[in-house]
Amino acid sequence: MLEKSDPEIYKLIELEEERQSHTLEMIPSENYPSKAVLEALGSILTSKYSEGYPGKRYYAGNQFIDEIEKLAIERAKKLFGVPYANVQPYSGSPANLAVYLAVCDFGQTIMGQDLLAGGHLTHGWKANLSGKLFKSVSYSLNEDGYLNLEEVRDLAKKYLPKLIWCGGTAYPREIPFKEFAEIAEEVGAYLVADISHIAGLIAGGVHQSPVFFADIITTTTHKTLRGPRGAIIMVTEKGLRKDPEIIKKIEKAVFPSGCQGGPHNNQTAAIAVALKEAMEPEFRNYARQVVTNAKILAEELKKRGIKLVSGGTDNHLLLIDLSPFGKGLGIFLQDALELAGITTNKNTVPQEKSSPFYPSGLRLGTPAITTRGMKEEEMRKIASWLEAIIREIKDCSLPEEKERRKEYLEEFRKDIRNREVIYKIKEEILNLTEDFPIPNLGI
Ligand code: DSN
Repeated sequence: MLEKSDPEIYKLIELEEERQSHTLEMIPSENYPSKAVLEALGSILTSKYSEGYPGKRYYAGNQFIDEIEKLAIERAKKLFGVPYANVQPYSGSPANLAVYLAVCDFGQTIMGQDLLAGGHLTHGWKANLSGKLFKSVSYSLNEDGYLNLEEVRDLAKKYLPKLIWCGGTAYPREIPFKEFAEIAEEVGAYLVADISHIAGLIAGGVHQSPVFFADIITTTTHKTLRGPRGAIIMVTEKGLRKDPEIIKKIEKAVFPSGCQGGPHNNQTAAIAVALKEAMEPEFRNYARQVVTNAKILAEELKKRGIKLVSGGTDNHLLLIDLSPFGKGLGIFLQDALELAGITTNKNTVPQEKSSPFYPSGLRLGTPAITTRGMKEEEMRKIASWLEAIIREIKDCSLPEEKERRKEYLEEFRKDIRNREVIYKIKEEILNLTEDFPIPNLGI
């Protein structure tokens, strides 16, 4: 149908499918949802307006949408063991904004992990609305790459935030929810755990849950949880004890006070499908393998003398620290890997000496390649390719003068594209991806 009605878009989707098929997707926040999730996402449910909540909508004709949303809610509550779940947020950033609207007044102090130390934009980064509407205080990492809980406590006592975020986007270690809860209790703050990156690991039983420690939990649904793009806000029993009005406040904050209108019902249905899948025993095996793969990859890289932030990983992601070779090398490695067929992203490292656009590290993870069925043996191969490509870029040096950088990088890309090692690895990756097809491709 699409092929005939809109061949341009059809072709581009096909090309993207081909790109995904023939490369290794190692951005740790990306994953492949099941065909069933995609089916729900592409359904007629997208036609319906349904502002409000099940049983109290602003439009008629919502009897089936209500049932779908109730199923998604019940599944989220069961999977994460919480008394309340709101499945309507369009994605992670609006979900986090709704939490602010529910529990903070503009201008109040909030605290979160520094973006440059693995936190998220919405946890108070100055360029984000959360850093403009609120006075944000950031905590960071120790030199060893682990969270500096002493600093968290000192800052909390000094600034008395209304809300403390824990959880990040580029933190390879277990989040110490209990310690965060103690600090939040000491200063009377709400503790909000943003588990977007690790939701699938928590659901699969391979990362501890914040359910006994946080008051509120937010998560996206498309990362390790392997659902469609979307998000969920949950309230814990602890949160309800702290603030018996919290559910009402969150409902209102999502709609009508927040930044969204009608829920995306096709997305809600797809979230429900993904939550059901995450309750299956097979999902526990998947989550375990994600972590096993990340740990093997970390060990293999370390054996090859490659430095990792915090010396390894407890979860699905790794941060390669290229600073022993020089400043700002992340972009060189990211681009060289992309040419060879491995998709990752450049990332800052603790005590970053360069800038967020030209950082000195690289973030990579195992959720998507594990969905393709890759295991220990493939991780060893990937480690050897990473080592070979790091060798190729380690002597690059980012020009100090900002004006010269663009030109230097263009030259670098032209040069690296033609190196034999890149061709060779690209060929090997093509062969590997043939053996591990993405389970659910095909428009
Ligand atoms: N963009 C997401 C990530 O890559 O971690 C966070 O929002």
